[in-house]
Amino acid sequence: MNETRRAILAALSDGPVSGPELADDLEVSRAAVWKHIEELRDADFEIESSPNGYELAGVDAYNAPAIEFGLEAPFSIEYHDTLESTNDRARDLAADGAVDVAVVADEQTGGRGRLKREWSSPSGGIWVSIVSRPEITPAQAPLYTLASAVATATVAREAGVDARIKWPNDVVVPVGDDGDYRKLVGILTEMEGETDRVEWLIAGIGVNANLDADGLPEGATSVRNEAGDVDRRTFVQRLLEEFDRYRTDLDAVVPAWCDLALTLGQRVRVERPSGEIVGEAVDVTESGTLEVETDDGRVTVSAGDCEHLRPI
Ligand code: BT5
Repeated sequence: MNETRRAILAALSDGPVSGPELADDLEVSRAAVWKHIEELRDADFEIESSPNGYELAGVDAYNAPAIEFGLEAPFSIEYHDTLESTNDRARDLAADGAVDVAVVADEQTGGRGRLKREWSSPSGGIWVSIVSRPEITPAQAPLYTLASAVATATVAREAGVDARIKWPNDVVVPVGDDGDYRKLVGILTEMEGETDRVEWLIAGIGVNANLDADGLPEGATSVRNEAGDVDRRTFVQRLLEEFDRYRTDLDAVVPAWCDLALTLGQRVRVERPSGEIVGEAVDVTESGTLEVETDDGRVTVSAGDCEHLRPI
């Protein structure tokens, strides 16, 4: 956001301020202040005029200036009403050298899951892709995926949803006590780098927010269905803040993940590129891999589709 507009918003959020006062404080003309106020109103900031001056009555908008305003994490926001895929756009930005940008869309027309699966992304959800340039090795990249899941589950819980994590990166809501669940969030991590260095990493996070689960694929749920609609601006801000907190403290990721995990202690079937295994999920290692106790001994799984099985 333009620095002057940011400064105006900061001043208005502390109470009414007159146009001349703003002009003096920011060393711009009164006409410029008026123009900035009109532009902020156009971006859906509710700015009231009273005899005491301008006052910020609320921020109802879901767009880049609104998400950036009050955000306590070092990301700039690129917002689109509609995009094919926020991950695709983030990849383009990453290839151009972008860092710490979050691409947000109200709707995706070609949202992607893992392995080229489709991700249903109608208007009303939260579809966001975060570009980072972390100083980590590719072997540590799974920690970023776990961090995305922890951040999202934490914020969904703040919104009143009983969100838990299914290894490695689905945020789900448990149904009953047998490990059954409905999917609330999908995460797609993509990266580019060399064997010893990550060039960029994109955490693509899709939250079924203000959507009816009936209109989503079978097995899905939404924040609306579980706890009622949320303010998507606040949700995205908190999500970015939590993501930033964990990416800057990678040691905290696995313990936080374990606290939220639905998978640990479950009987699971994991489909890996090298074949399927069945057993009890017993642990997650420091690097984010899953330990499964099978009839043939303990197996460490770094990637695959994990299904919870009913206990025997
Ligand atoms: C995922 O894939 O769960 C990762 C989804 C990542 C989506 C985000 S949105 C922002 C960013 N931009 C993108 O283009 N993608 C990311 P996977 O584990 O492969 O799960 C995909 C499967 O989940 C599909 O085959 C469906 O069965 C199911 N599914 C599709 N849309 C869903 C939804 N909205 N809610 C719950 N399940 C869904």
